[in-house]
Amino acid sequence: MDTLTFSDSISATTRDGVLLVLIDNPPVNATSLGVRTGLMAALDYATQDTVRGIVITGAGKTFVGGADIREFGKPPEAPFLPDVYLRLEQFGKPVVAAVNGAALGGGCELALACHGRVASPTASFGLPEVKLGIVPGAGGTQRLPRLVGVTTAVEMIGTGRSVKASEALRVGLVDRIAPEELTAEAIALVEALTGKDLRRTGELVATRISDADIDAAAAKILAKARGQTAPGEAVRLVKAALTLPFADGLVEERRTFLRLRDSQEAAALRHVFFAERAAGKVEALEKATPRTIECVGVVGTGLMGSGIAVSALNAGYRVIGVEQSVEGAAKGRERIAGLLDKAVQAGRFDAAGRDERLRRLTVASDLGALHDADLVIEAVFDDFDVKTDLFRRLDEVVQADAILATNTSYLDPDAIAAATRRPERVVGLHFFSPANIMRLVEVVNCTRTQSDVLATALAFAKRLGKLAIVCGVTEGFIGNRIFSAYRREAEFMVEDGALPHEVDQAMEAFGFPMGLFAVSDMAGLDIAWARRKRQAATRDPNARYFEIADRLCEAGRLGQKTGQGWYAYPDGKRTIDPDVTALIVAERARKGIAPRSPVPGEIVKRLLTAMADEGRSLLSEGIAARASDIDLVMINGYGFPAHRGGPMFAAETTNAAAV
Ligand code: 3H9
Repeated sequence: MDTLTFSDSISATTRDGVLLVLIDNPPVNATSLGVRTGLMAALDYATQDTVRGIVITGAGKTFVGGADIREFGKPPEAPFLPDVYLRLEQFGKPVVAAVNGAALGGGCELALACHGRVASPTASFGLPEVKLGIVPGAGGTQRLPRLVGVTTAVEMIGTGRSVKASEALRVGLVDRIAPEELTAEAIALVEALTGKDLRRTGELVATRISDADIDAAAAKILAKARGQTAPGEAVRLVKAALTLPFADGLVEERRTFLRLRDSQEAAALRHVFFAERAAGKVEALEKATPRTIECVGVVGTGLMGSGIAVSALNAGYRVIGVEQSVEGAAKGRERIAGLLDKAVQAGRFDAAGRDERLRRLTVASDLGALHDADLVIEAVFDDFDVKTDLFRRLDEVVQADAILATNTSYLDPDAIAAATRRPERVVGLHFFSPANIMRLVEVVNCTRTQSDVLATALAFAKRLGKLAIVCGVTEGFIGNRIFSAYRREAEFMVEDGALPHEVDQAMEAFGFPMGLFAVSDMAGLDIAWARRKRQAATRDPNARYFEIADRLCEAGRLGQKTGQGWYAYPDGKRTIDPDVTALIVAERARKGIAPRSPVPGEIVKRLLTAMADEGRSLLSEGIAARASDIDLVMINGYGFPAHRGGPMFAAETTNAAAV
C-alpha cells in the first residue's frame, strides 16, 4: 500500500477507495501548522473521483491533544484551524473521525466537524480550553451544543470536563464505539454514509431548552469561576448557538478566542500547564529505577491515614492499615469503607468496585502485619517521640528493602530517619487532607534518601493520580513555609491598619476561595497557638511578634468550633465582630502603632510579595527546584487561584493597582 505524504505530520493510505489520513505529530498530535496544511492538502487530494470518503485518525495513543499550546505566544498562521474544519465539514464526501485516544480541544473540534465519529473504548472527548483561560476557537462552542444539546455543552465547555467513550456515546457525541477494529468500523461508517445526505454538525439546530435550565447549568459553573473570565465567556458563546446563525456564531467565537488567548489569565494558566509537565522531571533521578510496589502499609487510619488508604486502593494496591487496638482497627476499616461508600454515591465507581477494593484491604492491630509491605506510610499523631518510636519499631518488622515514608507536616524527617537503621530508605510523603481528594503531595527528599527510593515515591504518587512536587528538608516544607509567610504578613497588616475582613475580602476578590482569617477560623486557632507556645522559649525576642492571635485564643475565641474567632458566627454565618475590632485597636495602641488604612491594591501586593520573597528563599536554599513548583504547591494545596499562575508568577506579573 503506497503512503501519500501531505505534510511533515499528515500522511495517508487508501483502502477500498477510502483515504485513511494519519495525524502523526508527537507528542500529542497537536494541530500545529504542518497538521493544518497537511489536512488541507489531504482534502485537495480527496476531491479525486477515485476517493469515496475519508477516515481521520491519530498516531500513537492520542487522537489529537488540541491546538499547539506552544504556538499561542505567536501570531496565528494560515490556514487557520476553523477554516480547515469548515472546509472539512462542507466536503462533498463522507469524512469520519476514528478517535483512537484523547480528542481534546482542537482535537475534539476536529471530530465534531466530521460527518461521523467512531471511538475506541479508550477514547475520551473534551474541550478543556477554559482550563487554559481561553474558549474553544475552532467551532467547539457552536458545534457541540448542536450535537449534544445546550445543557451538556454548557457543562462540558464551561468546566472543561472530559468524557469517556461510553458517556460520549450516551450523549450523542459519537456514533459508534469500536471494541476492536477502529479503522474497519470507521470505513464501514464511510460506506454507510456514502450517497446519503451528510449530517453536517454546523447545520443542525441546537435543541432549545428553557432559559431557566440553561441558567441553572451556567450558575453552577460561574459559582466556581472565582473571578476567572473564560468560563463565563464559554457559557455566553454556547448560549449564542441558540440564537445566532452558525456562521455568525463562529465569528463571535473566534473573536473571543483571540481576545482571551492574549489575556493575563491565559498566560497564567499556560504557565500552570507547563509547570505541571516540568514538575514530573527530576534531574537527579534520570538514571534511578523505581522499585516495584504492590503492597502499601498505612500506620494510623484516622482522617489522613484513611484518605491515603483509599487513594492507594483506588490505584489498585493491596493495602494494610494498622491501628493500636482491635477496636481501633475495626473503626479504621469502617472509616475507609465509609469513604468508599461516599465515592460510590458520587458515581466514581459502583458497588462492585467498592467490594473489590475492600477485598484488597486489611486493617490489623499489630505492626507485624506490615511484614509484606513494600512501602509503609505513617500517618500518626504529628509528635516527634511518637513518630521516632514508630519508625524504630517499623525498622524491625518490615523487609530490608521496604520503603518507609513519613507524612509529617512540621517535624524534621531527617531526624525521624535517623531513628532507623537504614535512613536511606526513608522519604517524606506529605499528603494534604482529605488525602483521597487533594491532588498535591510534597515528596520530601531527605538528606540521606537514596535516589531509587525517591524515584519510587514519585512513581507511587503519580500512580495515585497525585501531583508530586519534590522538596528538600525544611520546617513546613514548601507549602507551609510560604503559607506561614503569607499569614505573618497578613497579621502584620492587621497591626498596621487593615481589618481581618478587609484582608480576606481582598484575597477573595483576587480569587482565593476563602480569606486567610476565615480559613483560620475554620481550621481552629488553637493548633497554631499551641505551636507558638512551644516556640516561645526559642523565639528571637527582637523579632516582630503579633500578639492579637494569642489574645483571641486567651479569650476562648478558637474559631468556628467555639462560635467565635476572627469573626463571630451567630447562626453559623460569618460576620464581622466589633469586639475583635476593639481588641485590634487596643493592641495597636498598646504597641504605639499609628494605624493606616491600606490603599487599594496594597493588601494583595504585600501578601504576594511576602509569598514570593519566601519562595525565593526556598529556591536559594535548594528546597524547591524551580519557581513553578512553588506555584503548583500553593495552587493545589492552599487555594491560590490557578488563573493567577501561583505566587511566584503573580508577583512578577500582577499589576497590584488593577486587582
Ligand atoms: C485548543 O485546542 C484551542 C482550540 O480550541 C482552538 C484553536 C484555534 N500543545 O500531558 P503529557 C505536550 S487549546 C503542545 O505529559 P499525557 C506536553 O507539554 C488546547 N504541547 O502527556 C508534554 O511535553 P514535554 C486544548 C502539548 O500522555 C507532552 O506533550 N488541549 C499539548 O499524560 C506530553 O504531555 C488541551 O488542553 C498541546 N496541546 O497526556 C490538552 N498537550 O514532554 C492538553 C500536551 O515536552 N494536553 N503537550 O513536557 C493534555 O491534556 C495531555 O497532554 C494529553 C496527553 C491528555 C493530551
